[in-house]
Amino acid sequence: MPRTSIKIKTKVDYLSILDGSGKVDEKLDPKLDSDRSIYLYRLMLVARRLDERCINLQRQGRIGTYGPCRGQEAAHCASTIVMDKDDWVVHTFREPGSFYHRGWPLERIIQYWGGYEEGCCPPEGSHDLPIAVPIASQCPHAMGIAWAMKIRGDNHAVLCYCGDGGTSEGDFHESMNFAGVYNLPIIFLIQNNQWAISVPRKMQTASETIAQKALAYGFDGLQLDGNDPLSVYVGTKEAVDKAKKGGGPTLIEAVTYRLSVHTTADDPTKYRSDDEVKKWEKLDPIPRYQKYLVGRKILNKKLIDEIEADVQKEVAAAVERYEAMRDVSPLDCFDYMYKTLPPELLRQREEFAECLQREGVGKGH
Ligand SMILES: Cc1ncc(C[n+]2csc(CCOP(=O)(O)OP(=O)(O)O)c2C)c(N)n1
Ligand SMILES: [Mg+2]
Repeated sequence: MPRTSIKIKTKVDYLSILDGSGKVDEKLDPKLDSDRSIYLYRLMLVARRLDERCINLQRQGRIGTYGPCRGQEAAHCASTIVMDKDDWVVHTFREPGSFYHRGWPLERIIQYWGGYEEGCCPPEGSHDLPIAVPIASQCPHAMGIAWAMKIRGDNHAVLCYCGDGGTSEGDFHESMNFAGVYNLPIIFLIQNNQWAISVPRKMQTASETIAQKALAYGFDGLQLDGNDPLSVYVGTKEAVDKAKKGGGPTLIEAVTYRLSVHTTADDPTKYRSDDEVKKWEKLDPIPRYQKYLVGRKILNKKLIDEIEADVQKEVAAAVERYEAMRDVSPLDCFDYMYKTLPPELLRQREEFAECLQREGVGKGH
């Protein structure tokens, strides 16, 4: 037999509806009604304002490290709103808008970053997993939930967030493989924000797109403009509808940008240029969506100001509630692992207690 070639699917679609210059593809525009459009706009604003407050809280020493989502609000807010309450959403740590939409009290998100275990606790009856910081470790869990759905014959789907850096982890590939083999109702949504701390996208993978990785696992990949809430909404909805009809998984690559620091412990000026950030600031999803909604006469100046004031009030109230719950000792961190502390930890606890007392922090008991 001569050498022949095997025909394989080699194409992924790219979706952009509201482009960076504000032009809309009328045919693809989902034309969300006024309530839903305003809801999405407000949700993105909640994520932005919460982000800003958390950075301030960290700088004032009132929470620990914080990982902001600035610039990525469309990628996570416009996808999470597609999911029904009974669907499952599995997060990383850069989706505060999704947590809020899924019913997590804002102060609980702040608690997480403040180091309080309560911040890991999903609201009663929710179908969410808590924040996952170990990169891509959430993917096998999400895949397992989707497998359970399939076995039980539930008509639901799982949305699993992951970062571009996460796509280099074994957990991600094992989950993709399993999801493909068992045709599971799962959507892997990669927030490709161009960086994994200081590792740029081009050093993460030699693939032209992240979306195409789905093809090797036997299902569809879609790349879309992750700073365009309309593209994110339409792309995710298509994938979820398909999953619920038994059409299997989809890998969505939402192309976006982390406009802020990786976390408050990071200094991005060490590894990326101001020009790059400025270029992406012009594509900021919030002003882009605001302009579009003004064009559709869904928003006007008065309403924009009202939403802004309302969101700021809500975030400020959450910070107050968080502060009111802070009256616990940092020494608690020693309390839950061992019944009797080993000598070295006991020594550390005593030293820490002395330090707290000296500095007048917490109760220092
Ligand atoms: C398993 C694991 N290895 C390393 C880290 C340290 N770490 C934290 S965030 C991060 C980069 C993640 O990049 P990406 O997946 O692109 O997500 P992003 O932070 O950009 O949202 C790394 C390596 C970790 N949290 N977990
Ligand atoms: Mg990244």
